[in-house]
Amino acid sequence: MKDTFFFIMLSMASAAWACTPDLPGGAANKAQTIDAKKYVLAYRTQPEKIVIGQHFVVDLALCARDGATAPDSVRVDAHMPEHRHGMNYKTTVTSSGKGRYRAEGLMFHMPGRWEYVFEVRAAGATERITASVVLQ
Ligand SMILES: [Cu+2]
Repeated sequence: MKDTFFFIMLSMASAAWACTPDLPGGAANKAQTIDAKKYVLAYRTQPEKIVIGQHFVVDLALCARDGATAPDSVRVDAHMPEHRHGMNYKTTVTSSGKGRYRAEGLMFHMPGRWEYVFEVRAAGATERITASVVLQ
C-alpha cells in the first residue's frame, strides 16, 4: 500500500517534467520529437520525403515543460553547417493555436547535411532547438 502511494507520487512528478506536443495526423508521416531544455518539439515535413530544389513545409508543435511558458513566437530556418551557408529563401511561420505552427517556404538546394534551427521565443528569452537531416 505504501509502495503504491510512492509510485503514484513518482508518476505525478515525472508528468510535470515532460509534456507531449499536440501534432495530429501522424499515422502515415511520423513526427520527429526533440526533447529540448524548456520545450518538447515535434515536427514533420510535407511532403515527408524532401526533394532537392523543391519547396516544402514543416509542421510543428511545441509544449512547455513547465506547463506555463507558451511561446511568444517561433522562427524556423535551416543551414548546412559544413558548408556555412543557409537556404536561399526565408520561411514564413504561422500559428494555428494549441502550440501548433506551420513553416512555409523552405527549400534545400543541394544534397548533404542540413540542420533545422527552431527559435522559440518566450518571456524575452530564446531557445534554439536544432535537428539534422541528411539529403542524398
Ligand atoms: Cu551546401
